[in-house]
Amino acid sequence: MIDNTINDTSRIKDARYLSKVIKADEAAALIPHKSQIGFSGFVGAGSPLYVPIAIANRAQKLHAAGNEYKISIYSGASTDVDLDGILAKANCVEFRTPFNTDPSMRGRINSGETRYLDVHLSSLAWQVECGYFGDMDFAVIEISGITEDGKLIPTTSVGNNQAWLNAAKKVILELNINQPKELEGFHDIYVQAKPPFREPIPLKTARDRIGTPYMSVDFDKVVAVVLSSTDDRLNSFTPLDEVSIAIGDNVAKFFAAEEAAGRLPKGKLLPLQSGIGNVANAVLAALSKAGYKGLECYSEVIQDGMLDLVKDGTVDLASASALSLSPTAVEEFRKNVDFYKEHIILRPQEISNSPELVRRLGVVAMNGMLEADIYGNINSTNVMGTQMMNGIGGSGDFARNGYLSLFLTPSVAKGGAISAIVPFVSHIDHTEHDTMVVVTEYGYADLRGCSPRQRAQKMIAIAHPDYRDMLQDYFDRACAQPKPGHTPHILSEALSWHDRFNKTGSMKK
Ligand code: 0RQ
Repeated sequence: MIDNTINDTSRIKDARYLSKVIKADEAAALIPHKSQIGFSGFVGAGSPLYVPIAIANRAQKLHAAGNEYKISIYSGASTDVDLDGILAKANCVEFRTPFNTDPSMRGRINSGETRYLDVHLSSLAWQVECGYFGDMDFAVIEISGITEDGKLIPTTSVGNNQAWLNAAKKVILELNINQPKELEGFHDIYVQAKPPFREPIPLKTARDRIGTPYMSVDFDKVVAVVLSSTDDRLNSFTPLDEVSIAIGDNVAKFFAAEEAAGRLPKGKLLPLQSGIGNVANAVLAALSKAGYKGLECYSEVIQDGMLDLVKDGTVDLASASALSLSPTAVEEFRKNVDFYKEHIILRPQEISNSPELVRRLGVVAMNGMLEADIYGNINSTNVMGTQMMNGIGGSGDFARNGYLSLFLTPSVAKGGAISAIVPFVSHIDHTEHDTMVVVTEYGYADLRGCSPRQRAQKMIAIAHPDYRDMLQDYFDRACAQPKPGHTPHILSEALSWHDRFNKTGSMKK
């Protein structure tokens, strides 16, 4: 809901900007049909929420009058129901990238009405900057204040904000007076030059600050400042269940074995990346239970689980691109914001997800997935090979380059009708070459150093018991063919489990 009565301009310390303050619907009216827009927002945090509502209202009016009105949306990652959701419902999104979790937008993507580009989160900013998608017409960026010298204070995410401010021809700032003033100082904005002038990123540890706490913008490009007062409205996590607790415990067991083998520093591990969702949350809880203290995280998003770990000292430093918190965690964060400022750094996603840094820092990558096959290929994005779930997000940035790369999943989905371990994945996001360890509630399959046939046996051992015999039978028959080859498959059957699910509602025979 847009509140047009907000008139508190006290956070605009640079008086030049006062003349640019207008209402959300006036700002939306500046955005023509076919505009390409870079919005702030990363895993629901730091999205502008007034201007998108005003754009959706305008689109509906124009559509009702028989006019065309469509825009293209570039973001950091997923946004909010009042950005992706409301614009999808207004059917005014021609193109969307790079990550979405909103059900209405997902519907438009899967019906083919909205073109979706699923791209690594570390890659989008430089691809836009290098002109791969044409001009960016507008940047619509949430901020929490403007300093005396015209610098912008970011809110709960950094994402691609600075890149959009640089690339866009015109800029709309949405100043959210409800975001805590104390957010000033959390961020570390560092911008890379384009090739051939790009230099090594001067970050040596997860805790280094290499940029400035503020974003910058060319004042002449700013066409509007819209005052808003909104919350990041993120869902609370479901309480940990038996399955996710078992997955978390298996990850902790794997780490203990790696420490014992001298492959991870004892008690300290290496910088951790943790993906999104309930399973990732459970893994973090398991690390706290295992007694770790003073860990570092080099990740892309800080969710409730990581905030808990910062609070109890399990994590001493968490570097990411967004603070994506449930309402309860937001309350805790606001109460102790000065404490968290000492332990949290928010960076542009080109830096938080930089493949070069992930490799150099030795990040331990832990990501969720939809399904894996017996050889270790991973599908993170397309349900039954066709229906887009969310997108690859940052999982590829971390999985390919991590010192260790773990994929985590419950062994079954949809009440047991779907096995997460299948003969052949129906879509590949991460290939067998990048997958090191797969974890379910039944254990972990350490695939490092294994040939495809060895991998298959390890993967079958962590599948749900209801599916183990079926997988073993498939693998045995594949190996018994006249020319089984290096990676044995029965091609006519490889995707039969998915086909059966589509026809009968279950992968079981
Ligand atoms: O749907 O709730 O409707 O039943 O997928 O599954 O088990 O709760 O797992 O929350 O970890 O999400 C891959 C989507 C997993 C996520 C994915 C259904 C299942 C449920 C969620 P319901 P779970 P999670 C950092 C890294 C890509 C981006 C990424 C993801 C829902 O981890 O988006 O890693 N990853 N980014 O029922 C059909 C299967 C299924 C299935 C699960 N095999 N077939 N449906 N589900 N397995 C963050 C960013 O990049 C921003």
